[in-house]
Amino acid sequence: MDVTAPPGISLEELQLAARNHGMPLEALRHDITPIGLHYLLIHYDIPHVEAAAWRLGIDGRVRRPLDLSLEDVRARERITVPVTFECAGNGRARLDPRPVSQPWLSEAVGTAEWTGTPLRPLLEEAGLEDDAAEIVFTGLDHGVEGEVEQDYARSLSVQDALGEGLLLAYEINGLPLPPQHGFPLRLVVPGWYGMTNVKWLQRITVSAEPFPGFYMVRSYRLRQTDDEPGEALTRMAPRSLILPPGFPEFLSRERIVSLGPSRLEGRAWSGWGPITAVEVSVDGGATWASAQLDEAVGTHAWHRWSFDWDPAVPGAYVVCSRATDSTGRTQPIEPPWNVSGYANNAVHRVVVHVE
Ligand SMILES: Nc1nc2c(c(=O)[nH]1)N[C@H]1C(S)=C(S)[C@@H](COP(=O)(O)O)O[C@H]1N2
Ligand SMILES: [Mo]
Repeated sequence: MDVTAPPGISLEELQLAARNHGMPLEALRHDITPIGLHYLLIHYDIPHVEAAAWRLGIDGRVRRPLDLSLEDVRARERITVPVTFECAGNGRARLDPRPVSQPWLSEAVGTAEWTGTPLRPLLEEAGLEDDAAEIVFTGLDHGVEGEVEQDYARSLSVQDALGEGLLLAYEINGLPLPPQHGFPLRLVVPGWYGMTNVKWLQRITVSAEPFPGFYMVRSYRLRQTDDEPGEALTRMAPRSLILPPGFPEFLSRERIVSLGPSRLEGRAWSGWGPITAVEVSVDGGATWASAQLDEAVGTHAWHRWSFDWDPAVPGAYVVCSRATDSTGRTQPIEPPWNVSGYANNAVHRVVVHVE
């Protein structure tokens, strides 16, 4: 794992990229991403689940272990929350040297309306023991990564798991979860990078010890070398993307726009707090001007931004956008490198030919 490769995508990387598609950036137009346009990231195979046979176990350091059917889950309190998801590896393929894994460019993002039941009341009903420290969420998907055979599993501290907005979701955009998004039930943790939202949930285990699973201790950590422990990834760094203006050239995806007034627009989000500013550059990041920022689509979902542009002369322009959130976090011009290629939130650049 975590090997880096010279330029040129290998067939193995292409194999991953063909399974795990991004959101076509023209879908930035939608407040809520239509289901088939939302990005996908699936480490192993999509499990085949019979709804009638499926159960969710809640066990470990609890007073009253629970064993729930899908009907039991659906009969509980129901909420719908728009949430922006982004894969922690978004931007990985733009790093140099390039870490070998799913080679995302910029499009591992989407915003869906998730419907399900809040997590906290379920944990309260199970009754956490006094020594409860972590909650482990385990999926039904099974495979090998980093030479470790495992079920996909991630944990949260009790404090994070009891936070506001977390839910066990059985619907996306008003429809039952399709197989690829975690049928019949997935965890949704607003504001955190995508790996936290465990799909095909089979078990919630309360533990007195920190969970030593692969996706906690080996993966999803910011490291400069392979042998340092590094820092665990949690919330999404601020990021903005540009809705590609005009029309594309097939292969390069460079854009062609007519001379005259036009409007640039896009989306911006952060897992740390609301976006407070978006700036636009049309000269590759040399100079910046403020964009107009709309209200967020929801407390945990992206904002739309727009910028009126009236280029004086035809030519090639490099359009960039940069978001800043309420904590002062912003986007760097150059991507921050790390071993596994996570959290690359460098400014988005689009080449636009004004003709
Ligand atoms: N069980 C399970 N859950 C998972 C994954 C997985 O491979 N298995 N991938 C994670 C990662 S890395 C991301 S980015 C999100 C992607 O969610 P989506 O495919 O519904 O967009 O799911 C997360 N949940
Ligand atoms: Mo991811």
